[in-house]
Amino acid sequence: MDQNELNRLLSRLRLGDVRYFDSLGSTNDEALAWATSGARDMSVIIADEQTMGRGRYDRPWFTPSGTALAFSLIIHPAASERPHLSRLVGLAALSIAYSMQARGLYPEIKWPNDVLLNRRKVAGVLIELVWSGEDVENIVIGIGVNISKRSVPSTDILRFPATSLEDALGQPVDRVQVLHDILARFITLRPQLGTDALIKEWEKVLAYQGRQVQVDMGGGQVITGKVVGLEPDGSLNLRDENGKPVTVRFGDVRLRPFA
Ligand code: BT5
Repeated sequence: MDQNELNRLLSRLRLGDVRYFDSLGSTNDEALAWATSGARDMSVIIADEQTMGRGRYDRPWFTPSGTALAFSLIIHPAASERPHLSRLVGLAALSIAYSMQARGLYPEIKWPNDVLLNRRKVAGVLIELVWSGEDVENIVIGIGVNISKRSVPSTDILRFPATSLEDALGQPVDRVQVLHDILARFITLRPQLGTDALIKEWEKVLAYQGRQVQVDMGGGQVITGKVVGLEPDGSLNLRDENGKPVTVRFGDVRLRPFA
């Protein structure tokens, strides 16, 4: 990754400090350690390659060198943001989605944390919290975006079909510019964290609206229903087969297969 270009573009944004690594286990691990040793709000850690990139529930996230964006953003939540922290995953996913819309694409957010292009996963978000007693002191927002075809893992490790930005656009993409665009949008959207508008914007790009889905909550628990939208806290609203509203707070969404 061109570090001069990185410094030039990111210096235009109101960020904390920026650290770049050619290779890391996981930018989230590095950011969690940095967050507890004095990192400023909006500090960013970027790695060209991750050797132990993580998804949710400790699933692997694949980031081969020279192919993808992998970065983590450190947030010190303001008092006014604290009641709305569950919406941060939507804020991050929307920032990614907007950066893709600006390139003429039609991204969707597969609740809660996946960004899809052409119904395939192109990016994922992993939010981790650092607690101090009862309070959340820091939040680490990890973002992985597949840029070139080589970033897309082989199908045997995938839980869901994947794609890359270059695949969708059919032309080369400047990773550093994508990083800049996502961060710029995050900065613009952040003041809206507590607003109804954020939830409305998130719903506009929510995948599978009106479709029957299954939400796998782990431990064999699967909920089936039609997607109707989001709760104010960012939970997913479904309507089950009897028309009863069901709210889902965590899990993996997939389209319900036809019997
Ligand atoms: C996610 O988890 O989608 C969150 C991914 C967050 C990655 C970023 S990169 C920077 C930061 N540092 C980290 O260590 N992590 C964050 P989840 O929804 O649980 O999806 C994980 C699943 O996605 C895996 O089980 C694989 O099946 C699949 N997967 C792995 N690598 C992928 C890739 N490059 N593209 C698409 N799917 C992938």
